[in-house]
Amino acid sequence: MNAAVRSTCPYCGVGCGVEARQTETGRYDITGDKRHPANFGRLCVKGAALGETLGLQGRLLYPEIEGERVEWDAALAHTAQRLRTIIDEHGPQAVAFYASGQLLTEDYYAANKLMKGFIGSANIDTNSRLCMSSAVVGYKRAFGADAVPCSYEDLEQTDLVVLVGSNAAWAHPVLYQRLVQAKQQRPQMKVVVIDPRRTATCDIADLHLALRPGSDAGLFVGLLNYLHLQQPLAAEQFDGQMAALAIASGWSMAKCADFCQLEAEAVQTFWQWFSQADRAMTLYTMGINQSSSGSDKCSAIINVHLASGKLGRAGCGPFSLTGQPNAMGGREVGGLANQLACHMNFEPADIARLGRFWGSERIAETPGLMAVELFAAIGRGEVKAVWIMGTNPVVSLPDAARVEQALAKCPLVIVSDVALHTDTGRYANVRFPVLSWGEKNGTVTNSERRISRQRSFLSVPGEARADWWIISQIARRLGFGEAFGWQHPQEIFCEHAALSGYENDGLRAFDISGLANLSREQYDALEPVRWPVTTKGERAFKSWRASGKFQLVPVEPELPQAVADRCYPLILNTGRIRDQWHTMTRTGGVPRLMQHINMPFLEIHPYDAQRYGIQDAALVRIASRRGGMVARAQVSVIQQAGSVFVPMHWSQRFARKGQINSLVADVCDPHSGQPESKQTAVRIQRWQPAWQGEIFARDPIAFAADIQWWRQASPEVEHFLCAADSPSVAWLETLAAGRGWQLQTACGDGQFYHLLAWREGELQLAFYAGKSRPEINHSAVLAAFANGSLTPAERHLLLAGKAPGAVIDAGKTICSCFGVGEKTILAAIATGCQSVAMLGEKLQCGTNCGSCIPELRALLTKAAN
Ligand SMILES: Nc1nc2c(c(=O)[nH]1)N[C@H]1C(S)=C(S)[C@@H](COP(=O)(O)OP(=O)(O)OC[C@H]3O[C@@H](n4cnc5c(=O)[nH]c(N)nc54)[C@H](O)[C@@H]3O)O[C@H]1N2
Ligand SMILES: Nc1nc2c(c(=O)[nH]1)N[C@H]1C(S)=C(S)[C@@H](COP(=O)(O)OP(=O)(O)OC[C@H]3O[C@@H](n4cnc5c(=O)[nH]c(N)nc54)[C@H](O)[C@@H]3O)O[C@H]1N2
Ligand code: SF4
Ligand SMILES: [Mo]
Repeated sequence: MNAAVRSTCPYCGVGCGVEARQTETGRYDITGDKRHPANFGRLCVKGAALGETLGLQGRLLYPEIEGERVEWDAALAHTAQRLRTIIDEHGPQAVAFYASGQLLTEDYYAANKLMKGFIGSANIDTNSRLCMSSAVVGYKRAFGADAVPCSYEDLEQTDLVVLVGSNAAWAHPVLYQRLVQAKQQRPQMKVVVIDPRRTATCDIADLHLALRPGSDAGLFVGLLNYLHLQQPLAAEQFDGQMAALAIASGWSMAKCADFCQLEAEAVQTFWQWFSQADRAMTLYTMGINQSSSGSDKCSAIINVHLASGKLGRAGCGPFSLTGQPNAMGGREVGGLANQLACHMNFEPADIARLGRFWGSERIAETPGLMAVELFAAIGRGEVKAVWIMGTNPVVSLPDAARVEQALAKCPLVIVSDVALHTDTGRYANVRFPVLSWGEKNGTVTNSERRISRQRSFLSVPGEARADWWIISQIARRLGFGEAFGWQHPQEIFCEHAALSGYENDGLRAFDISGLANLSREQYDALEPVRWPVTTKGERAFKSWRASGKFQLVPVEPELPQAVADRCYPLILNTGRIRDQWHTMTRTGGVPRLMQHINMPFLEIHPYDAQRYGIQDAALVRIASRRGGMVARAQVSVIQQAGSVFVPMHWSQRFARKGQINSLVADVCDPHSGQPESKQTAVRIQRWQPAWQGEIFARDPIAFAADIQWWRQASPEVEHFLCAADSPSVAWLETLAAGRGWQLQTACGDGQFYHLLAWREGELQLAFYAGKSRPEINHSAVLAAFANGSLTPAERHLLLAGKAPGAVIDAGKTICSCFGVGEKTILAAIATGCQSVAMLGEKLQCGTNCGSCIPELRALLTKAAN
């Protein structure tokens, strides 16, 4: 084994430290870094599978103009010249950047500096708009700064943890495991989960409030009133106090229970626990932020912490968990269109200060377009060039069809990405290949404001380059060379750190000026560190408002803009699954990450399932006023009646009609611009296709237009689940004839149809279809693609979809860390394993990252009943 390189996981905002070690075979083992204070060695399954994402298959490796490979020089010159022409003809407002919380701080700083400092427009926004922007508004309104007042350690010192709109068990797994441990050590610590669904996170909940979707503000505004009645606030303790309390006084327990559709006793329990706990933390994420009134919901949460003094002490505070690995870094560099760098705002003093520091007279003076508005402006032709970096907006923005129309019309679309096949990349006029995780080098900041290094340990593949390098090359060609002369990310980091302290004197919360003079060696050796890092030492938490006080924000609870009606009677909720990351460009190709869930599902309550005639595992068409998709029903009491849940991840690359955002409307919060991604009115209808099946092909194939397909992650072959209305398989026979393959088919009475295609004894394609889903042995089929020659008897078995010998199909993977399937687990339960611990002992499942434990428990319960 070679020496380990320490780095940081590129997925969620927990920001776990990892170690990468090359094995004798040349592959990399990724393990948790025991010294990293975010995870102390733990990793979740996504982090643990990082070694499986390092291959170059599916990577974008060369610059392209209009789909043709070109030299870097040509790509850069062409892009800069097109941007220059558009700016000269239409002004700086006609160009825009759309960036990402997955960029490194150095990349992000460079992009923001170029747009806001030199091009002179603030049209740079980021996917954090869809994610954190409501949380930012909440903090800024209350504290006068976007300062997160909590750390992970607080979880070990608190009396009550409230998780609102967070499925941390799946979305922040290592942090969730830390909470599980804290509760084991101090069982008196209470956990409350507030989520319309009974998620895996509820596994450790003392109380689960399955409230009406979108009604959270009622619960917290009522709590403010309750706290004030228990212990009245001193007069004028906070700015805005009178107005906030006046509204809250109208929110009695009965009114809240009615508004949130909860039992009054449950509301009372929650309020009592909160009021009586000496120390409490509220952890909130997308169930709160992604709302047409998300900013107010964040304020309602912060209000109760202020009013009860549960802030600025150990074990206390409103803790917005960041989603992406560098969402926080983006907030530091001012990546959102309504911020300037280093926590500065669009105020004359800040604009002048930035001008002095950057040596520019062109600093943007007014906020730019926020993501949803930005794409609308592209659609109207007002923005004529957009540079998309590190995000896949065709999949992740609401009203996907509109986003596609906008990009199709946009004269200049530039895409910087690591992946060859992305839905957004299809609209690019210019594509820049970028260094991926393991190759790139810089810093990220996690949820608790901890800055950690991502270090490179792989060589540069093809002609990929760092994001910051591409940005500075364009800047030079636009004539801003002096300000973009960096040779190494350390120089950018030091400049950013210096700016954070520039004329700061305690005015701005974000200050890392203590790191401004790091040498390259010191930067390389930088240990994880929480900001602020000043030369004067860490400051206590305080208000950055002009008055010196915190603010209570008056909040009038509102329900979602999406309303169920007779035509669209159900509310669609969207979110994450345990083993996939966003639009799947990196996790979708890893077999072990797709074995847990392999296609979009529709989680639906048994009452609704019966009402719409939908059985478990049936295919369902889902439609909103914007668009439609297909998913497989998962009938479950996890869901409440009246709403359904579908994962956000599937794109056009991974499914035909599997994209959730073709249904979601582009309704946004007026303060933060964050879309209401969690609520959409939909209708559903059972879909009974003529056949369902699976197809494996050695090379890419084109499906007939009426075939619904879902891409699988199988090594070396193209593998799809599929279904169709038309019983005809003529398309397949035409395809085979066109390629000169020999066919071997089997069909039974219209009940099933199997086909194998061979060329010179080598398997080219295998197709299995039936009226219901065929049960086939995947390992056997994959083995047949890998092994050249099969005996006639083996071919015969293969045609039946069976394995030679007894290869056992383990069923859907539950424990991805050790690849333990549902059937194996059920068999172990049947032979006497009665607890999660016993299953772990026998099969190892649940003993690594622990994120499958809620599912193991559910299987145990199911088997016991
Ligand atoms: N496995 C995995 N982990 C991830 C990611 C990933 O793609 N995959 N992405 C990362 C990113 S960028 C983010 S932002 C985070 C997101 O992390 P989370 O916010 O925890 O994840 P989501 O699944 O989007 O939504 C959380 C929960 O909000 C609930 N919810 C919906 N509507 C409401 C409501 O009205 N009120 C309340 N109280 N709850 C509601 C949903 O039922 C869901 O269980 O995850 C990060 N971690
Ligand atoms: N309906 C619905 N929609 C949602 C959400 C939801 O809950 N429901 N959640 C929203 C949230 S919270 C988020 S954060 C977004 C996420 O949505 P996106 O940001 O669109 O999702 P990703 O798949 O992470 O896109 C990242 C892209 O950057 C590429 N990439 C990876 N590393 C690098 C790099 O180093 N440099 C560059 N240049 N490119 C890189 C990847 O290949 C990928 O194409 O989705 C949002 N959309
Ligand atoms: S919890 Fe988040 S940061 Fe940690 S290993 Fe998992 S995905 Fe990576
Ligand atoms: Mo996010």
